[in-house]
Amino acid sequence: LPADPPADPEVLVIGAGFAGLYAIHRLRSLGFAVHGLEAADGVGGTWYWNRYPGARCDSESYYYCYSFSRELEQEWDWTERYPGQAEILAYLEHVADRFDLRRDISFATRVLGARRDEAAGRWVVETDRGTWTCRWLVTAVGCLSSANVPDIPGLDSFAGEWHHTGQWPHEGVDVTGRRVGVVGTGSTGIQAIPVLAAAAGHLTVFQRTANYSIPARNAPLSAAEAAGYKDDYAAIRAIQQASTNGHPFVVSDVDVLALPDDERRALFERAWERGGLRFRAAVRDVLTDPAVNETASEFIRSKIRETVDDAATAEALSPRDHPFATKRPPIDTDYFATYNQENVSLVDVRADPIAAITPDGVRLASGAEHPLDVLVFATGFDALSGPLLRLGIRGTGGVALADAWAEGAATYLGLGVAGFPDLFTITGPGSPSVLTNMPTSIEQHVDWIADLLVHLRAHDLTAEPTPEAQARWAEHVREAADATLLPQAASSWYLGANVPGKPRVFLPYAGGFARYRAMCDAEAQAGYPGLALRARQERASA
Ligand code: NA7
Repeated sequence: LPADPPADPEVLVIGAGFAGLYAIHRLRSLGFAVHGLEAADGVGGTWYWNRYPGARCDSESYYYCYSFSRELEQEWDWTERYPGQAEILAYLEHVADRFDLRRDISFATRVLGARRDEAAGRWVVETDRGTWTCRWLVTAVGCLSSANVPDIPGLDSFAGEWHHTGQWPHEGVDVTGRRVGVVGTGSTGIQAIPVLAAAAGHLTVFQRTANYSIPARNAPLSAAEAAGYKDDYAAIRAIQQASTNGHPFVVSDVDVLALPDDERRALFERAWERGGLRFRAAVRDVLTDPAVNETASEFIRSKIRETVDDAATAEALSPRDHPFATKRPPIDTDYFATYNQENVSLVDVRADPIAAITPDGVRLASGAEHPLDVLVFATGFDALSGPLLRLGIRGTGGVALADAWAEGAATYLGLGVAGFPDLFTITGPGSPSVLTNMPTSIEQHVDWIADLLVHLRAHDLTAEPTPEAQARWAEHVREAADATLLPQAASSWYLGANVPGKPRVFLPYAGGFARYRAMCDAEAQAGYPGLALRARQERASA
């Protein structure tokens, strides 16, 4: 049952994943009366919902975790190089207990709307379990939490069972011996496909865009490795803070174009052996220099050809329409080799799109039928803006966030929106968020917001981005993306291109975590020039 919420907390935090849990902890420790609202019946956010087979983090466990508590870092033992969903969920449950956070969270409580009460200078938050007001509203709703289920005619008529990976049944889905279809070959599909293929009678993969994927090289974490990381945390955290992506890897300074072919190949082979996101760190300029990128892209295609027995299948699996890492690069365990199994087939739905779902399965435009018992949508999310828009937020003058963002999401620093006073968005659109190791960005965001709230409390102020600062930031976000190859992936969710009708705006900030952090720090040190700070009384009577 939900905790009894205080009648009028100072701060309401929406969401109890990595971001919400830390926000509650941090704000409470600064003396704020804070309360969390969580739609699920437990903590975990992304890791509560994404229970699909093979769900695992692409960041390595020793740094996909909080850094705010030295004791927590030392006492928690990760068991594998990459943490699986269940282990991350157990970690977040441990954090909730260790810092006694549950007493300040109402679970099974879904936010239905939030409107600004200008006279009172407060937010009125409506949920399916009652209405609260608060002075500050902090969203911790994640970037990849609003499921994107394609609107395919006939889905309702399907006689089998279908699931989106981000809303996977807690009891699991038994696919043993059954005919399973997977739509989508992003990070999620690429994790799920080998695991489903191991049990399914037949697995059909419906691929629209072939993807580059790097072997994860997951393995149990040895006691020596785990102890080494624990000893090294100060250095590890320092590298993360100074990095572009929040990962503790130092990017190679070797110019791969200057190397003879055999040495370049050897460099890529070593990086391939290290696996995971470390592959990218082995190649300087991969996201800025098309020639460098092509050497990496072609190396990965050569690995696909080496791995996949059937030449036509290998070619269909080889990405040609976008450079490596311009869409979020997946990492995998035996993904390409899975296509060598007799019970696995690949269907190119760019050449022959899905036309309809029938009671029996999937029908393509050509009329080809694929009978299925289970259909899995690994079709991703309405990323970054989606989770915020579905909260139904209305700011000053009753303006809906959906209207304010009709031309695309716009924020200042990713953490506030002009016209929405005292609303703060952890890892919002325009923040580095999904281009970084999320806990690193989350801690930075929460700390920055917490410092701001201390300032607002001390001086009895309200805060919202100025339209000018927001417009400058939007321009900077665009420039940062344009300085890279990232906008070249036309179908990427970074651009909103995966959701029909969504405005095309490059959503995350691509200028790098360290640079972003420095800009946030400068904003605070200068007394928040990008924010309109108003006396509360003035505002309330204005
Ligand atoms: P992604 O990366 O958005 O991948 C979704 C996949 O589903 C991708 O291959 C899409 O093809 C495909 N898709 C989406 N809609 C359709 C339709 N209508 N028909 C066919 N195929 C479709 O989501 P993930 O869940 O894999 O990963 C999200 C992030 O979570 C990941 O990047 C990590 O940061 C963690 P497309 O490429 O759009 O042609």
